[in-house]
Amino acid sequence: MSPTKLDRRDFLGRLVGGAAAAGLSRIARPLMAATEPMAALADGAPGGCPNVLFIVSDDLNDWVGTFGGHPNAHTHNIDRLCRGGVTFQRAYTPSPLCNPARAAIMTGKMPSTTGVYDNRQPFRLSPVVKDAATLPQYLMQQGYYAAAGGKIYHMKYPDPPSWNDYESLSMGAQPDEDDMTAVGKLKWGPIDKPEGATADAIVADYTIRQLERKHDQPFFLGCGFKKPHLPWFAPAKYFEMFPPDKITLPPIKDDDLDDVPPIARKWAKTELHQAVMDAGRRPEAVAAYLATVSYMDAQVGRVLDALDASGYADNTIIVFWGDHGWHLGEKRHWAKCTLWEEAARAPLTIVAPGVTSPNTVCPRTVSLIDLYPTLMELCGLEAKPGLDGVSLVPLLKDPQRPWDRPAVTDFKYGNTSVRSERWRYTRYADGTEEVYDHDADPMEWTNLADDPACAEVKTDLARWLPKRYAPEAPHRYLPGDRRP
Ligand SMILES: [Ca+2]
Ligand SMILES: [Ca+2]
Repeated sequence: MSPTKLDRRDFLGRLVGGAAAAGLSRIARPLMAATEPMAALADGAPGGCPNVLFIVSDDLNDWVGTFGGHPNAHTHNIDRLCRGGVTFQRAYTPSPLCNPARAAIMTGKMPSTTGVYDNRQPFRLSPVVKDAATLPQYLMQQGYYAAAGGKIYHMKYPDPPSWNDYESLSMGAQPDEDDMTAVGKLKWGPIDKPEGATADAIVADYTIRQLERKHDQPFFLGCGFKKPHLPWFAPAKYFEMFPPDKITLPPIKDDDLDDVPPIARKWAKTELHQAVMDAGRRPEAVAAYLATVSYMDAQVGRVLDALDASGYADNTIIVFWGDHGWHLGEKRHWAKCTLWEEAARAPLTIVAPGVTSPNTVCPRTVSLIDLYPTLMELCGLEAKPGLDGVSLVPLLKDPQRPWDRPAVTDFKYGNTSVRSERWRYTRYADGTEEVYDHDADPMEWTNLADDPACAEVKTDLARWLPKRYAPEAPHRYLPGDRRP
């Protein structure tokens, strides 16, 4: 069978149909009321404050069964997690790159607020957040125990003040170079080492050990997986699940970049795309990404099993998210770092016992910047002033309720995209624009920025652009870093 093409709308159609039917019975016991004073927490209040299991995947796009981005995705563990709560069908990253995304999510402040736009900017060097309490740090101040393994922040800036205990990401077993296929910076292949010796299995081990412990305080437990970040390697059994000749390839429009502004065209890695196509290796590369996602999914499953066995499940909020999306050829691009849907969309599911109903889907536009205020409310803390996001608790309780907030994504100084349920509006630093109508054009093939019929949409969504962009936070180059 030759690879088949499928429209993104077909992918998403599966999602809406699949998740609707579930029973609506609530699970577990109610969380502490939002107004209850936190002083009760350290004293071990009856019922206890909820724990938080915060699971992150690196460079994971929507190629996850429940998120419907790819019909061949095989992720039964993440799907199982999603069945427990609310899956956000339109969640977006604050920034389509590791460090700015994670700095924003963990401090609750957008790149345009902090000036942290790139990977070489430790957020503690930003004058805006140098003394900020990060999400786990703030919970620690309120009596929580905060621990994490793996990649929660950008790898080079793990931020010790955020944790009572932290285990940095082990390199884990590495593949033999001879087993790897390479096209430019893309590298993939099976690894001939025990799965237990690989990095994400080690991260899961740490998380499991934490779940097996007796905790006297409520805990915030970060579990930061490194895959499917490049290079795409995993034990051979995961590659065997995805024979390249049976893989569906997302559609690509060859002249897609003809109608996008020069800044966007410059960001697209078209030479890499051409190299992949010339080598005839796109099916293999897509299969390798899917294999790596399934490997990461298996580690999620081990953590979920440990939570189920721990006795903490009834009082533990689970948040599952990916830091941003990834293009695999769409818009002739192979990477993150664009303001298009493939890079801006991020997986997000929240399971909050007593608050969320199982197997529900929320179609509203939300941002990962909303996680900080959302968890504050779920953990019974008062709203923290000065955060850029808003609590999603109203949507967790009623995922279909009206919501007038679009999702905003910044990338590099002066560039921002605003996504409503129907539209994407992007303005680049030089004033050039893109507008896409997702009802008619889910692959964002036709830029409508010059269409007079879209003037009103542009005006409406432009209200959500940053009023000003914070100056670039200081850069710090470590040995091995590439300078611009
Ligand atoms: Ca990333
Ligand atoms: Ca186009």
